Amino acid sequence: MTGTPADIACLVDGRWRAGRGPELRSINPSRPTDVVGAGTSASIADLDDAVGSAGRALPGWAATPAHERAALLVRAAGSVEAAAPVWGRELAAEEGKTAAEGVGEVVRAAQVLRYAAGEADREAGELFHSPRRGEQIMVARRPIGVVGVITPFNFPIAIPAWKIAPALVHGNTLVWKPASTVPVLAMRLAGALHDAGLPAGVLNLVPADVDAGQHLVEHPGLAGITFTGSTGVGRAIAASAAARGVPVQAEMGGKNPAVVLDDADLDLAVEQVLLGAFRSTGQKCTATSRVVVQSGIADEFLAAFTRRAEDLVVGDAVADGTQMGPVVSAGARAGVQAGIDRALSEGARSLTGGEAYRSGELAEGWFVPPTVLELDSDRPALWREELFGPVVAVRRADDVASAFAMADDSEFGLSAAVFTRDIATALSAVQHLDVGILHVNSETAGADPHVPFGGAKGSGYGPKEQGRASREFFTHTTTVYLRG
Ligand code: UN1
Repeated sequence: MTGTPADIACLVDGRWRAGRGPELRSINPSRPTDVVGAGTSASIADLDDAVGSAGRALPGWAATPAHERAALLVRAAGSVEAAAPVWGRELAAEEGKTAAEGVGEVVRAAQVLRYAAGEADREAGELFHSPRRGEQIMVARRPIGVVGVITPFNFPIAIPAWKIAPALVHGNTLVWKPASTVPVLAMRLAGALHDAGLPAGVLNLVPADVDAGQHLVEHPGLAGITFTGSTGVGRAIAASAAARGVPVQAEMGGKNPAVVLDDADLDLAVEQVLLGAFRSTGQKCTATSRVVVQSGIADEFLAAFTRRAEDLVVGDAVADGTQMGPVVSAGARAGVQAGIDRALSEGARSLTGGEAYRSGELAEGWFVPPTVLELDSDRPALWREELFGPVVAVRRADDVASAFAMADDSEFGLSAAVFTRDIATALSAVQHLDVGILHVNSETAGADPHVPFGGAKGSGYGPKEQGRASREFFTHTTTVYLRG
């Protein structure tokens, strides 16, 4: 996808304007000479303006009827959906997932906007009996205020949508800092909401670098921060916010296992683990990065899985027929390759992949081959550390109990998948795996808009996202003792 680069700008107080910070360029990871967007990032002063304008917009937006707020989200959903074929390709060019996945992600963002709009029609609080005569007790919900939204590169429009949409419908105003690698898609979503009639200052978009991002998370004008990204950054944000008493919702890393048991449907397990591991080039916090396979099925499963991984068509994310694109940046490629090299030096055996591309288009772009490494123990760091790339660590287990124990042996607890034909075994996984999301006979990734999303242990902090769970973060309650 070559063409005129998009102009990167900030949306502050209802106006698009050039940021006063350092230069910002968005690069196509499939062809790093291709510039997707160019301009400047937000400066510290722009961020202060954005927080100020969100603060001024708050009383008016909070007082706007929820149904009007919802109608605006529905209008924006329509334009996001209509633009999906174009924005989906642009997303693929900017982020590196395939165009089909890009289009799917944009459609998903539209669905999320519509789901959140439905909050206006759902109950908005609770009424309790009172032990005292003549009294009832009402629990009302109100917005938390100005919220900082910090989003990652890997879902440049769906993750922002599932933070921004519930925040808006519940009456909050926002300052959004997207990942600096994907400013163009962020502008598309902010633009759709702006064009749908969002009042000035309700949503401010500030593409910014890490220093400016740090200024935002420490800004005294924020009443809450919602973050998706690495566990290290999420915990640092939570610690600094806690010192000021500011609530944080953090959705962080994963090292998600797929447990393939002897009685699994082999073909289904192979296809699903393949999707979980390599879709989006493994750059999902929900990606399958570990496989625990029971010994009776292990040889057959690994032979078939490795063959399918080798057959994946790796190439330009936007090109027809591509099944796996590049990772997002040169730094990401170097980091993933370093993780692979370290695992090999710590005794991992490569079943496929592992060697960097040395020539041609795949060496020029930021591509990493689909890689499957078998480990004999939990010693290699690859078993524990998130790599965020197309790399799967495999271990064998003798029985179901040890398979679950191996799978649960992680500081993360976002998602897990169990492949079995036995429903009792599948259900017992709920007790054995400390995870926020459990898939039975499907891949570890995926998140429907109407159910809670988030993880246990090092994967999550604060209230969950999506579904009705999101209002636990985006609203405060006021308990009203009501006598007539
Ligand atoms: C999905 O699995 O479809 O950053 C969504 C991530 C998650 C979202 C995953 N927050 O990968």
